[in-house]
Amino acid sequence: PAQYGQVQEFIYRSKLPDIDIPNHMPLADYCLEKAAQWPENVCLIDGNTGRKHTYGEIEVSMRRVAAGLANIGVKQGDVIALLLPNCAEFVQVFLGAAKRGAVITTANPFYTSAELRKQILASGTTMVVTQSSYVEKLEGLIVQIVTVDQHVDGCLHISALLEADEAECPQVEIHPDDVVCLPYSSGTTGLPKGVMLTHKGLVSSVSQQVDGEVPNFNITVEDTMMCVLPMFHIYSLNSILLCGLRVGAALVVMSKFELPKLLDLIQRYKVTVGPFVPPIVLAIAKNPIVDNYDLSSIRMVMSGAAPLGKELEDAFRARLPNAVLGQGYGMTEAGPVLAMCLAFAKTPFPVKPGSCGTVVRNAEVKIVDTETGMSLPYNQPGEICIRGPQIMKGYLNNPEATANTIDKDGFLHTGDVAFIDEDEEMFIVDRVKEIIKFKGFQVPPAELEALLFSHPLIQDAAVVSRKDDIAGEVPVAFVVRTPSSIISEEEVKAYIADQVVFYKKIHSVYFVDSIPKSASGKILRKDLRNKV
Ligand code: 4UV
Repeated sequence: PAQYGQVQEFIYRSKLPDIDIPNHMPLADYCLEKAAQWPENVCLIDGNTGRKHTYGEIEVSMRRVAAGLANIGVKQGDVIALLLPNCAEFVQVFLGAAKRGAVITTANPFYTSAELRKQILASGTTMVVTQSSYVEKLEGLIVQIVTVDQHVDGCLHISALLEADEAECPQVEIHPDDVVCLPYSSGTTGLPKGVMLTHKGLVSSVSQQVDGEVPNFNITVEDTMMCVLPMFHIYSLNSILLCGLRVGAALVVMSKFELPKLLDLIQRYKVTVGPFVPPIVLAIAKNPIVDNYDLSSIRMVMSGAAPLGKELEDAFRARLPNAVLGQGYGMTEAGPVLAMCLAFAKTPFPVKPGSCGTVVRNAEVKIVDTETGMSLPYNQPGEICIRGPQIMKGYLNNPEATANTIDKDGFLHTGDVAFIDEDEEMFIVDRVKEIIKFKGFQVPPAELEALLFSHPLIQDAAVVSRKDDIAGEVPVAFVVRTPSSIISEEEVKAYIADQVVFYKKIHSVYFVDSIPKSASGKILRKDLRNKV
């Protein structure tokens, strides 16, 4: 670590040299920059139908969608919501919208009407691209709806975009600091907020992973990647879709996770790279049906979005000894990748189990003592903070939350606690933020608490995580009933379940007399977590 100034600062860097990042380029141009070298190569394979799209076709559809969007009045800076499971249209509209200079916000298509409504209104979305079956969830919202499957009265059909004339693709002057993607994340505290990711930020993040002479994430035009993680989440969007496009890999696109189907597709298409989350790693490590498939094509498996236990790592390695298993560590606000396993590099380094990787190139990490704010040397745990061209521009319309997350020196505070060892490997040991992760999905306690408060028979409430063997963590609630109220655990659970997507459901309710709070009124979540 370098030292400067009067106070000793410990700054951690990648073991790989920095590279030149072409982050003056618009994101879509950057991702498809080399596509002209391999127009006949397969870009997408639909796991359900087997339908293939080549790089040449994807490049043309990008320009058609950009032209179609301009034709129907979508302007530069307009916000388009993608409400889709993984499918070719997600990719086509994402690239076309980015090319148009529009902003793409992504959401889970399983969201309830109420959840969608909040994001659509807060983000200023004017157009939603979705499946016909989800249209009714958008009732009452003043947005243009585009369906990707059947025609629906009052909606446009995707053909209006995909059949536009690519020669009319608009010339747009895109500034590197323009926002291109607006995923929602609750960050270290509170409700979900729009995370402004710019062209420069996403290009930088992809470049930090796959560009240069010694890429950290060594995927190439020879690879076939499994794209089962949802593209509406930043992990899949960035490290599978955008990285895959940049290097010219083929992506096998699955609209939902089913183990037999996943295994069948790996075998059939000789998938070489599997970016997964811990529950999928668990399924592959433990499920006996895995023995019925030939998975020998897989050379690299990445786990991310939630902690991966050491035992599970060992079990997985025993099952797929030819694959390099390692972790990526990301956070939506960080652009998202902070650290990646150096065994994935073109010149691989030996790595230790349990590590979530080494900080990416062209970035600086500090480990900060949560009490004193001092940066810490090797092997001492503290809050992970990162600075680099890839981090978010800020939260949309929320300068206060932005200032609480990115400090005056430009370091983004993650709310994750880790130490870094002498080999520059990072080990996450704790989380000092509220967020709960169910199979890698964000569950913001503040959102569930607000719903609980809205119940007339509930006086006070707090939501914390409970460890779970399969999901990693599940949300549980502590509830103070109003005097004389006899609301039951089942009633509380049902009240929430009706209003939220499946992974935010409350798994247990503990009735208590009061919620422990600090002098300033903050819920003492650690005390509650210790109780469960
Ligand atoms: O904001 P978010 O939902 O973002 C993510 C993004 C993850 C990744 C992982 C690998 C990639 O290559 C990539 O592009 C994106 O999960 O949630 C952020 C929080 O999730 C926890 C941690 O608490 C983050 O602040 N988390 C993410 N990765 C890990 C993790 C990990 N490897 N180990 C432990 N916790």
